[in-house]
Amino acid sequence: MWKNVLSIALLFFSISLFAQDLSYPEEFYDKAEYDIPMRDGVKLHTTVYTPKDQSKTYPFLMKRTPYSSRPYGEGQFPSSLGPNKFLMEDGYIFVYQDVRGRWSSEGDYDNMRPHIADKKTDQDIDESSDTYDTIDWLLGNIKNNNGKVGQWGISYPGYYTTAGAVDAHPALKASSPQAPIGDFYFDDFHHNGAYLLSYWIATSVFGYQTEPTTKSWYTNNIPNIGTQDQYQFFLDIGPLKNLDKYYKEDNFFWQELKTHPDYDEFWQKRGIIQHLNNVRPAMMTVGGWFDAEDLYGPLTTYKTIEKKNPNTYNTIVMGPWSHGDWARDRERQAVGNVYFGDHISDHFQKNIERPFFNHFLKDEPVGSGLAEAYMFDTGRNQWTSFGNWPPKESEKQTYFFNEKEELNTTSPTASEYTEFISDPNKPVPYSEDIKVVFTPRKFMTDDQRFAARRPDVLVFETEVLEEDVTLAGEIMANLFVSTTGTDADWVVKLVDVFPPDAKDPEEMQDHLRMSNYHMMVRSEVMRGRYRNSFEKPEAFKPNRVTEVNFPLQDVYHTFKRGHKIQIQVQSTWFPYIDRNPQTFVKNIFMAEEKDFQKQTHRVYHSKDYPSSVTVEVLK
Ligand code: PG9
Repeated sequence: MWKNVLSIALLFFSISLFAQDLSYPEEFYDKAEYDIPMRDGVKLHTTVYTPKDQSKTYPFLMKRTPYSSRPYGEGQFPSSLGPNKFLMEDGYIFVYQDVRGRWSSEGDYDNMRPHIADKKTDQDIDESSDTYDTIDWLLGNIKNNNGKVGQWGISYPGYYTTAGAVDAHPALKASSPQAPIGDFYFDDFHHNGAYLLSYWIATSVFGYQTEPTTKSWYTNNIPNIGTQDQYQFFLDIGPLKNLDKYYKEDNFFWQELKTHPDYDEFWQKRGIIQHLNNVRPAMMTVGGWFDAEDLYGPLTTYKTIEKKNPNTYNTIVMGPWSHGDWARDRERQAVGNVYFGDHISDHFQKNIERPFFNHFLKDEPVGSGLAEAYMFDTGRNQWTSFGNWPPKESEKQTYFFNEKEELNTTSPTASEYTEFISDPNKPVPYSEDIKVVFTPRKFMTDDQRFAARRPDVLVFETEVLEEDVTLAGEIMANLFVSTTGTDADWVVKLVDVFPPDAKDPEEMQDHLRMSNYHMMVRSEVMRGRYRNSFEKPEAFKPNRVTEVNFPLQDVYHTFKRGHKIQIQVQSTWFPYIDRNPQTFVKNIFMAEEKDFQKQTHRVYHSKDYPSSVTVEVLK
């Protein structure tokens, strides 16, 4: 008798021991891989994870990605499935697909493949049609589905999610583009026409065609630049054309970047923003206030869907996150040196993302309800639910620059300007912490004292605030400038200056203190040649006062009593963006060494030329 009990106990012990080695997906899901034919015959490699419990039906939750649907192969499971662990445990049929032309899928890759609004033939394919065809196939070939599909994705997968929601399959009921790319001319590779030189290494990932493969191909195309000092490397390289020695003709994306410096038809047809009509699924766009890669994308995606699809359920969530933080499980949420609170991503996943999908795909109630705009105040470190974004409660307020380097609400009367020497061979670093990265992320809350103390960075700031000032909404920079040259970049930074007694969070970098910390809250560049048109660049007339107006991306940030609001203006931001030669040339990618000239720039703050920023203050 005891022998039997012992052997059963040993059996259970060994099973539980074995089970402990299994990841949750491996223990509770079955895996299958398919090559799904699209309408033009190209097959897309798709991995499907189905709950082992087949006693009920499940909706699909799908991610389409250029970053691989791995692990490939029978018995190979990821450590987790889906957007978060709560949804994995709730039970869904999770689908991962290599997009056309990437990894194990057939076809040619095309960055931000142009959407074809009125498709005529089976050869008129785009990411919307590939999503439609994939959903149609899944519904007819995967057992135990409940006929409903959700889609999510972060960054490039976020773009594929947005694309799938346009002219969507009727079964696509819920879509969450997260940090979605909206347009490569305003997200990622460019900001308002300035090329993000800091993305140069990432160009290797998106520039090569490959046959279907489960093996990484791009890692052997990432140039070894032989140094970790990215600032010095790019400064020593000089004009962008000298980078050709690293990327040859076979890197098609590098060739496209070089030959399309302006916002021409090549880029215009690759933006998804202009196609956000006929968006039917329930939408929850997610982004991070300190996302260095895709901030234009989520904000513009939400606002455009709101404007063009008034009857569509359309919401936005913006948290204190850098790129993709909301999908990570970390106790303390911080970006660089700035701490925002504990379990913020966990709260979003459990109380916002999970109810969103379970409501629209499983008909579950949404509990405390999902907001139109669930936004995190990055100054007070708290969430607010708004009925609109930007909030109707916000009122526009203009802050003017003046000759005393002040920022205040009264328009200047003196006839003044502040001038500085802008030297492309001594560009303002974008951070004190520059090393070789795939793309810069941390710097979005970095201390800006190093810049404020440079002669080629202008600083305008308020008095110490006697009460909290909450900026909630859009920001517009209105500059009156001149240059002795014929081209110039204009960078505007919104900075929160902390009081002398501010306390250090544990994330504080050792060489810094939070006392008098100049926290970057928002920053943006306008390549001056595009001030009137991104399609048709215009030179500056030397020494002619010229208006340069451009939006910075939205913020929701309380500048607390005892802090100061500061604006910094500069003309180089290196190597986050490439250097402007400050001599007007047709294509900066082809500029010669001789074109790069030191120039004297002026920012006017006078009665006739009152440079300013206009913000939206929450009353
Ligand atoms: N949007 C991000 C990215 C795209 C292309 C190059 C580098 C970064 C992302 O997909 O992560």
